[in-house]
Amino acid sequence: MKYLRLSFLLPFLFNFNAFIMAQTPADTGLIQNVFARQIVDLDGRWNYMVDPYENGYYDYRHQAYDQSASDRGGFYDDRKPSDKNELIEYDFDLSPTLKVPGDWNSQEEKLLYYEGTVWYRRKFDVSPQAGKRYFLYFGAVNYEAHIYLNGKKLGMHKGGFTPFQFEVTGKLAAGENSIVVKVDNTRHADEIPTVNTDWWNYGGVTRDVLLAEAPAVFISDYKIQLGRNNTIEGYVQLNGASLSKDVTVSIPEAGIKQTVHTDASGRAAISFPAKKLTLWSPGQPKLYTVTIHTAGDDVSDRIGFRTVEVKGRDILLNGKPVFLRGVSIHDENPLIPGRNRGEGDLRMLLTWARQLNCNYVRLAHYPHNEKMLRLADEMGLMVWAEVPVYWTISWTNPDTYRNAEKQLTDMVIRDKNRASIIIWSIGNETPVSEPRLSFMGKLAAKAHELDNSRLVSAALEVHRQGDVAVVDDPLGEKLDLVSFNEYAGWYWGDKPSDLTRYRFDIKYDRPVVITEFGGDALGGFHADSATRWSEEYQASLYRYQLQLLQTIPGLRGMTPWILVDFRSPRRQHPVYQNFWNRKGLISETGQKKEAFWVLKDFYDQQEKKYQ
Ligand code: GCB
Repeated sequence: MKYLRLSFLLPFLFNFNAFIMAQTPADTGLIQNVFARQIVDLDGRWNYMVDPYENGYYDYRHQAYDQSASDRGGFYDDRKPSDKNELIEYDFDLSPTLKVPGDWNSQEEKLLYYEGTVWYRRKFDVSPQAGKRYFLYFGAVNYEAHIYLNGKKLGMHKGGFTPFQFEVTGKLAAGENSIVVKVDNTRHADEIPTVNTDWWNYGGVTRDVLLAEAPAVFISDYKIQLGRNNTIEGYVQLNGASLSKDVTVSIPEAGIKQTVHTDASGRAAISFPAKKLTLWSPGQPKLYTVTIHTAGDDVSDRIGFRTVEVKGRDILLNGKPVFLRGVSIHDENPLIPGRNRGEGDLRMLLTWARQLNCNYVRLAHYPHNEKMLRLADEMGLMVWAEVPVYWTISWTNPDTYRNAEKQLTDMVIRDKNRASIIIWSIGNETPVSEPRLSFMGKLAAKAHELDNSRLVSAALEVHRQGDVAVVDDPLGEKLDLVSFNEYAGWYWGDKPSDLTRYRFDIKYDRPVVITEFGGDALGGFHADSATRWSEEYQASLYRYQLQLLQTIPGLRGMTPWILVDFRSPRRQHPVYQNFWNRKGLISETGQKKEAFWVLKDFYDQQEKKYQ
């Protein structure tokens, strides 16, 4: 990460930015690998105001304040009284602060259950340089964000887990600037996700905020991945004016250097021999430094090269069958407890997964932090990445579909260079119906279109006919794997020791990767294995589930639910839950439950089988 020098840069001498703006497209798309740019890190403490009635947005007739009118009232103006008589009923400077990145629920007790609007304000100094372009980048804000710079609205964004940016070239003041963000995490039926989820609706500016600097013409996007015929494939995309240029892609350690020429839109396809690369795998998570150069701009990234494909009932990683020894993970640190705030939190979760002998994780149920994927690359964990198309979405609303497709697209755009990601998931436990099939079918096609070098799947459900668990969801036709959640021994079926009387009837002859099974146990509560909520019950459920699942001939992996206990408003038992979903293999204090060791034993055996 490179930092802009704030104080030494020359202030504007003339309005060069207006000149640049006139020649550049308004929509720049997301900057690939934004952390590699010159940045001003805007993380830290932001002043905030809780605004349940949206008083800072609407007047007393509930009309949105008019930004151009003289009697301005919007909090985005970030005003102070100009004399002792002036009435202004807010003051950011005197308001308390929240840490960014971070949700508000975990930082302030009175906000634990709050869903609504909170205003954030951050002041920063910068000296914009002539000839440079500036982008205000948000890693994620949950859910609806309205962004203002120096009182002027830059735009809004919906979706709590994907990044967005605004070009602010020509809009930054030399010296002090004020960013105000109105964040609203109210749940709505037509949004993605919808009103009903089994996770905490953490609100706020939950991921990094930064101001990135780029030259007038810069490398805004690239995909550099290993294709199927030992070729390095993808594209580079330039952004700015006069876009037809030479671009050189080098992987010095592998002796690779290739130059391509971009077309008038700034794009060039990449396809050249990979030569002899050490391929990325969980056993050897080799990453290469890849540099991309064009006149006036350079960017470098750490990229792993590997292939993934399905052959019959096998998943092949670099041509060899693998068994996905996984676990599901939420983007939450139980020790805070709240959304993960930094690399330490993320590393803790993946280290726990490693201790379980995982080679794979399911990052449920929405895109996780970009840094999580970079860590998975580095630590050698394959990844299932998902969008929050969860349960009962508004299947017939075209805006809802557009929103889902946008979130999927932004996730793929952001993470397409991560070797760790082998599967894009388009959703979880969506109930079978015609409108849903049409919605999900389009989303599956979109995922394949966006990225044909990975597998596409979704967590489906089983339905039961007597002792048979049937998987015949017609969406399965459009997916590369058979994946389903199956809660025998917890939500249905008898006690764990009776589970082996069930069998599966799976319509699709593809690799089967179970996306969920499990049951709740309160860490430290011990009883016999027939007593619900006890560690013994959960451990026994795992033992019998593992026996049951091994009867599936195409079983090639699993991500039991879930690595760690997590907060959920749906879990209200006053003794055993207290707003925690207790299906974690690790308790909310970080203590490993008995089932952790049952699963680890199984994974140790699988590792030997698949060597
Ligand atoms: C599921 C959901 C997951 C829940 C879990 C549970 O099927 O996919 O989000 O948390 O079950 O604990 O019931």
